[in-house]
Amino acid sequence: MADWTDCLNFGISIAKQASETILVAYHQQKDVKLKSSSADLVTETDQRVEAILISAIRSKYPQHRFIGEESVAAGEHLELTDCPTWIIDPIDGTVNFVHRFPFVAVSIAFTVNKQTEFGIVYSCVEDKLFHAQRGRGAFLNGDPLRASGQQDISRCVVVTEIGAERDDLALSTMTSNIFRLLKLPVHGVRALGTAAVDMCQVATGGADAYYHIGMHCWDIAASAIIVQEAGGVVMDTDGSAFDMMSRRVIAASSSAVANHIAQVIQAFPCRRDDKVSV
Ligand code: LIP
Repeated sequence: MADWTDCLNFGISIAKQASETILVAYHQQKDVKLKSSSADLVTETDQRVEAILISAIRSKYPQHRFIGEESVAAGEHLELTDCPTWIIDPIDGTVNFVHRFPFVAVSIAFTVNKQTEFGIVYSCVEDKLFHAQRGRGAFLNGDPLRASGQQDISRCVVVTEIGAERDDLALSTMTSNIFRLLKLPVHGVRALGTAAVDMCQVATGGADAYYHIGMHCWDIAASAIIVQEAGGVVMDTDGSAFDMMSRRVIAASSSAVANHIAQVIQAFPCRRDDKVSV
């Protein structure tokens, strides 16, 4: 079996370099543009950091392929193949970055034969580096991570996201999901504004579940393996196997909690990330 540890170590080094660029820009005036909605923002820093990351990887691994949030936004075709592929969100939590709300992450996942070999989530302002390699555990700044193992939904802190959608169906579905969970009841519902860091809270045991409808593969590809390697469960909101392109995910401390959330929440229609627009 191939060993991708050198790629992982290179990924960690460029995530740290990207963080330095992000933190300088974090404190500066930003030029903000809109993407899919008034809440889906992009800055020149998002685009510059993604270009720096891809350029550094391409120089070292010229045969590797990429799926980058801002490259796709600029029209690049999104296709996950069997080739070694880097799935990159240069700034996960761009709204937070613009507002200096201190949860902003670089998210980098690496797949081979469509299987995630490692994931890196670097929460820059917190200086928290989450990473995991398939079969070798999950870590926060080098210390091992373990999910809570909680089995009882009524004893859970659940993390979700408000998302960038602002149409009535998405908003009513999202708010009714939170209402139903609170009425179970659960101990609490939280949202940090970055799917990657949200999901990593499940790996730390600080949260017991995370769910989201509408996010993209680059938001959660890295944090999914971090949760899995921390002993958590990751699946689709319909209870089927996790599919990073479906734009639906549940990550949880146990199958019992994941399945209970799948029974309670509803999804709104989202076009798959890998579905070619007609
Ligand atoms: C963000 C996600 C977050 C979601 C936001 C946005 P971005 O990604 O991480 O969970 O609520 O709407 O999609 O755009 O900051 O990379």
